[in-house]
Amino acid sequence: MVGNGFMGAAHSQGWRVAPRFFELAATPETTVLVGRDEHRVAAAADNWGWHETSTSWRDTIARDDIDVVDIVTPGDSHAEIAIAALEAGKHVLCEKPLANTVAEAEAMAAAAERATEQGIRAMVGFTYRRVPAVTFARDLVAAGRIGQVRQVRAVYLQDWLRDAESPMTWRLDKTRAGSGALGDIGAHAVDLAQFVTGRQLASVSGVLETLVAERPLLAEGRGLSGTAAAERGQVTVDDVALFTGRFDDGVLGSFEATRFSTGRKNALRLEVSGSDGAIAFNLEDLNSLQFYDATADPAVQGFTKVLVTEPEHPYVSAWWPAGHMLGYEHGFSHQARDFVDAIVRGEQPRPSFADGLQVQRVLDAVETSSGAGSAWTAV
Ligand code: SOE
Repeated sequence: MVGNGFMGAAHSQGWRVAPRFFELAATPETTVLVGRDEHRVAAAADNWGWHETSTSWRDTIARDDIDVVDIVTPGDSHAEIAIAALEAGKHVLCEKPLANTVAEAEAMAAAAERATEQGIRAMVGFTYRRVPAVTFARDLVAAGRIGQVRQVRAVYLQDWLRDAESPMTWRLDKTRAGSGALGDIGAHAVDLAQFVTGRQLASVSGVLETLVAERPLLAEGRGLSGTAAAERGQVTVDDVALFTGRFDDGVLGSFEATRFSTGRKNALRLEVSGSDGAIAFNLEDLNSLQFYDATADPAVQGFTKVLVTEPEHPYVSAWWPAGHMLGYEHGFSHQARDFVDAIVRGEQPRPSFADGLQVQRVLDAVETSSGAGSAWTAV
């Protein structure tokens, strides 16, 4: 695994725990953790259960005993590492968004396509697809339980940038992150809406805005928190992304991504309204799915809170006895399980790099639209 930040911890948990709860087609070994800082990577490896460390991803991907490369670095290094790893014959799991630009994502998808001919697989880490309630929502929509899809609402709301004095992180630097709320969390909303409805966005009209243009530089700490230095730096990404989208079959969707939604910590919400019913999901209440059946007796109609904690639900039977709860980290185990199984069975794991490229094109179209006064822009 390349990268030892917050996502490194989450993915490590997935790799370690998946083989203990699922019957995997092969057992992953957490062999080498790669990071830039020798001491930091050693401490992380010790904590998260990696056997060795390295400060060189190039040396690591050249090793014969490495089969899979997991990339959890900021977006500016995804393309270089992923393409080199695929060319070295390694299966690649890459964090979202796939890249910082459409050009990089295109090169990655092309490399993945070439590698497929050699039986090498690539997948992008839109982990929330693998929250049981989300997979279950997809199954209900695909089975026609809400009838014809009429409208989609997707938001991802966080508030960790609410304080204008909270320091800069790489996520606020366009050269490192590619975009702000749009790519960091809006990409999840786009993937979720497309995955659950089985549709792709064809055009968008959007607006991006930066609410706090300058922040203290980071003195110490990493990730989503740290202490502020006296010097200040320029925020070069969007803080808020708002857009409307039209899916390939004409269905309309509304989208919002912000890290300034005071009081909302991780509200990735999706609502799909259909002719015969509706589903509503909220990551802040991830063990449940709201389901509305418009074909039921009108006297007892209403959104039902279905607890997605039963063995009948996707992924759930591998964990605890019926009725027990799962959390944020379980999606990473499901991701590890599905990726390993696809590799061993010789199947294309989803979301593929081609899926990641398509999301990248949506993000790019939103940015273009915003620069053109919210003009409708083809994806
Ligand atoms: C920060 O906004 C972040 O960690 C995202 O980068 C992740 O993709 C999301 O899972 C949680 O929030």
